[in-house]
Amino acid sequence: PGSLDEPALKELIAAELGAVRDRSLGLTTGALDAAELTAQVSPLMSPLVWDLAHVGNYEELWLLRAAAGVEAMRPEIDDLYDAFEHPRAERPRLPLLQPEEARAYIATVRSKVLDSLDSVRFDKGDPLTRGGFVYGMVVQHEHMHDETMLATHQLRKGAPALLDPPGALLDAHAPGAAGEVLIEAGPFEMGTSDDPWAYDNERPGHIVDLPAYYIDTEPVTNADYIAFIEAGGYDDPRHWHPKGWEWRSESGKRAPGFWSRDGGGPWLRRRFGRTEPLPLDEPVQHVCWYEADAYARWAGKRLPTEAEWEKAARWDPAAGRSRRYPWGDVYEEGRANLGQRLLRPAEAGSYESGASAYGVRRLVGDVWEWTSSDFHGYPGFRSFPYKEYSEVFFGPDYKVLRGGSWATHPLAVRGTFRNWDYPIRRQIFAGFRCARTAGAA
Ligand code: AVJ
Ligand code: FE
Repeated sequence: PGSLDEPALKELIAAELGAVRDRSLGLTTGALDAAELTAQVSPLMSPLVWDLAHVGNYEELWLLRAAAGVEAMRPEIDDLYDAFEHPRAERPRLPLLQPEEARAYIATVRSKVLDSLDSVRFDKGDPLTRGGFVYGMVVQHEHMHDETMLATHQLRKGAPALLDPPGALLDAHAPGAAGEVLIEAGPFEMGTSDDPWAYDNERPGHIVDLPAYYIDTEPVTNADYIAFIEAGGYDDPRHWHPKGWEWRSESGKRAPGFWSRDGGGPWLRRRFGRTEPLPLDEPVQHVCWYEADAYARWAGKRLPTEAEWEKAARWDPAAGRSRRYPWGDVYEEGRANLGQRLLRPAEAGSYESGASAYGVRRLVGDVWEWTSSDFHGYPGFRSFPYKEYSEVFFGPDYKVLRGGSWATHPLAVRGTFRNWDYPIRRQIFAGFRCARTAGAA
């Protein structure tokens, strides 16, 4: 979006608002009746109809009231869709808009947004609209909720719901590339000060000097993870963070989410309501931070810090600058498994063309990657435009995830993008890769 003039940017925004809405509607119609849309499949998730009206309410707050100065349409429903007023567990008991009402409400918001788009100036001093920032924020927000809704679909019991995948884009497959690369000691630029759609927590760009380390060229696969299970990894407290051992003991978990097997037979997994053989060479997903941490220790490694992840993904040592994506500054289809096209991670060795300058693959797409880092603001952080996006989550409770998953839209992830969740969470499409300090065995 950075290189477009204002009319072209507005055209792009209108098109992207339309595209993301098609997906949101696709995830909330089809095989699902009103009972399904208002049901809660897990206390971790909202009813689908909450997400649907919430994206419209967020759009009303930011694009109609804040950006265009339009009067509130339904001020009385703001409270229902305020994520801070009502935790997910209590949302099904709220007097939510029913599916038809919710669809009508968000459609009305949208038509008013499109009517007002022409008259909102992007070139004023207002940082909210400068470069179309707040429109990018709203487009990304709806994409994030589409990924959340897909996680709700994954947790649903019963017959598979139609998800209508638009089809996979797989590039050249070069298996057998797993290993690790050395990232030499030295500084790199972390974060960004000039990416027009970057969130506050990605800012400002700043120099971080790292000691040398090794990082895996591929995420840890299901086969790798089975080796950890078979070696008794879940039964040896030496591999586990003390709180991880507590989680493992209280939860009774001994395998990633959605895995099962009959007796000693081959591993199976449930994916969107169907049970299928577990593909051994896909990245492992639905593991919590504690499981990722335990695996890494068992393997004689550790999780990368957030800075190590980002240097491996973005730094171009020859050019002496950081890229927006591992492969360059411009998004290109086919270089990463993003956008809910495949509805699963891809096989090891895929997306060779998406490798970073250091030859590290699949940093963007496939699975969110747990890092060892707690979620904090960068030096010079300033909350913008509201502290509930990220600032209120800073602290030791949340771990940072990077890179997006196969369920993340390309507009909602880049090399600087930061996600976060509690270290016990497994419902997100998350896996990990390992690193180790160079010089340490
Ligand atoms: C950035 C994915 C952690 O979904 O909880 C959604 C994003 N913020 N609505 C979330 C978000 C407001 C957030 N994550
Ligand atoms: Fe939200």
